[in-house]
Amino acid sequence: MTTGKGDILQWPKGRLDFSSGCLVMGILNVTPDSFSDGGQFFDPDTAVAHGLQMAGEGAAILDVGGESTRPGSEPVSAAEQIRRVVPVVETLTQRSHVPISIDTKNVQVARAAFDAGAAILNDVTALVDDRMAELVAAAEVPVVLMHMQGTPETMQKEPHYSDVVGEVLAFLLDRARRAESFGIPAERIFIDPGIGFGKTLKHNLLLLRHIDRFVATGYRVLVGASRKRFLGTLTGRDVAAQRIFGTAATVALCVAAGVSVVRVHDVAAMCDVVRVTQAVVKADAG
Ligand code: HH2
Repeated sequence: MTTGKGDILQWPKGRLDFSSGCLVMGILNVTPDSFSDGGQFFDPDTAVAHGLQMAGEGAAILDVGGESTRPGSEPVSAAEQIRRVVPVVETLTQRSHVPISIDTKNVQVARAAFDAGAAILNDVTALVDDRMAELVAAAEVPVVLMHMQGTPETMQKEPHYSDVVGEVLAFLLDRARRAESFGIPAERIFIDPGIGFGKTLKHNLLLLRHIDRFVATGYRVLVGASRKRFLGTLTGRDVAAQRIFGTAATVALCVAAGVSVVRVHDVAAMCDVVRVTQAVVKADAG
């Protein structure tokens, strides 16, 4: 299958250059309760400063979110998410050229963020809301479609699959085609297996082991394994911020498999990991 994806992704509000390979998306959680950095960037000025720092460190996209989706988290109202993210998106858009993505499943929040300058939608429900698909098509922005089994409140209770890779892949292909039926071009669609979203350790490992099958669909692939709990399980590191080397291992594997974007907290370190892995991958070329 081909999606006509090339090295350059250009749309009315932004441009991403994939000619060097994988790009880094920096995570900016404007939340009091995110699993690894909750409360750290809740103040708008601190959030903006952190966003600008990540842009300076090499982030090609800044992913701003006002609602934690960690296991067990509860939904945050649209009004509260808007209050958290809009000032941050507005200021970052004025002060940086890096495209901002808005991490939300709520159509009102997405609309407010686009009006404030956000240029990409990151939807952990893969456009389950038709109004969101219509909004993305009308706004002519790229979209990340993520797989999740269950909801954040319940997803880690008893995740079950008979073939996790096949089922997640089939779901994402179905959602991507549905997005296309709303008029969203294939080249603007990113698919994401949703590491940690309704998955056991084994499920996460299988998805990473076979991430090349997602790349082979022709859609661009985004992976967000940064600091997640399964890395703590494997390394014995309970403190999320100490899972940086575990994260690095996943980033290197993703780059080697042809993933287009890695979503991470530790931008400077992961840019180094991407650069070195990419250089090895391309060593035979030219
Ligand atoms: N993971 C998180 C949030 N959003 N979006 C995509 N596309 N893929 C992911 O893997 C993903 C995501 C969870 O990480 P984080 O934002 O650090 O934590 P929290 O949800 O607690 O804010």
